[in-house]
Amino acid sequence: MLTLYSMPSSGNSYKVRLLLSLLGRRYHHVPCETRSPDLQAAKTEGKLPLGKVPALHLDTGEVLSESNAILWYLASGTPWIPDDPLAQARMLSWMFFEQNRHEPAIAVRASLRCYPHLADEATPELLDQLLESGNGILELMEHGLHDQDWFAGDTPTIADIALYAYTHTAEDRGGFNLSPFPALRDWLKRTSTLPGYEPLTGPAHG
Ligand SMILES: N[C@@H](CCC(=O)N[C@@H](CS)C(=O)NCC(=O)O)C(=O)O
Repeated sequence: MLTLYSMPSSGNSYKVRLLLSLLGRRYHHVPCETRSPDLQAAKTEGKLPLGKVPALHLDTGEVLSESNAILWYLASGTPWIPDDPLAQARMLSWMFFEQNRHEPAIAVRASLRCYPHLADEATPELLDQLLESGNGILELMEHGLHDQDWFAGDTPTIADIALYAYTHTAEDRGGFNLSPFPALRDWLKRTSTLPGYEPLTGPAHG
C-alpha cells in the first residue's frame, strides 16, 4: 500500500491526493499540517527525504519527493500522460512553469494572506507585487486555453492537475479576481467535474 505524507491545506500536497483519487488508487494518508507536531515528527524520523511534503512511500521502501515528480510516477502508463513526445513536452513545460512562475506568485500570495505565522511578511508592497505578477501568470494560462480544453491538448494530463491545485483557490485564498479569464474559469469547472474528483478539504489557515 502506498503511504502519502501530505499537508491537508497545501496545494502541492493536494495535487497528489487529487491524482490518486482520479485514478481510484487506495493509499494510507499521514496528514502533516504546517507547523504541527506530526510534520516535525515526520522530519525527525526521516520520512521526508527532501524535508518537505508531499512525500510518497512506495511498497519497495523507495520514497519520492516533489509533487510534480510524484504525479509523473503515479500517472506513468495511464492516459494522464500522453504518448506523443511533443504532447509530453508541452505538458512538462506547463509543469515547470507551475513550479517556477505560478507557485511563487499565486501560492505565495495565498500563503501570506492565510497563514497567521506569515502575517509579518505580508506587507502591502509585497502583496501588490504578487498580485501583479500573479495576474500576468493567469493571463498566460488564459492564452494557453484559448483554443483547447486542456493545457497539453485535447485530453487532461498531469499538467492540468499541477496547475489546478493553486489556481482553484486563487480567488478565495490568493485574493485574485478570475472574472477577466473566462477560459480559465471554464477549465476549472471542467476539472472539478472529472470522475473521481476530490475537493481540497484542508483548512485555509493551516
Ligand atoms: N516543490 C515542492 C514544494 C514542497 C513544499 O514546499 N512543501 C511545503 C508545503 S507546500 C512544506 O513541506 N512545508 C513544510 C515546511 O517547510 O516545514 C513540491 O512541489 O513538492
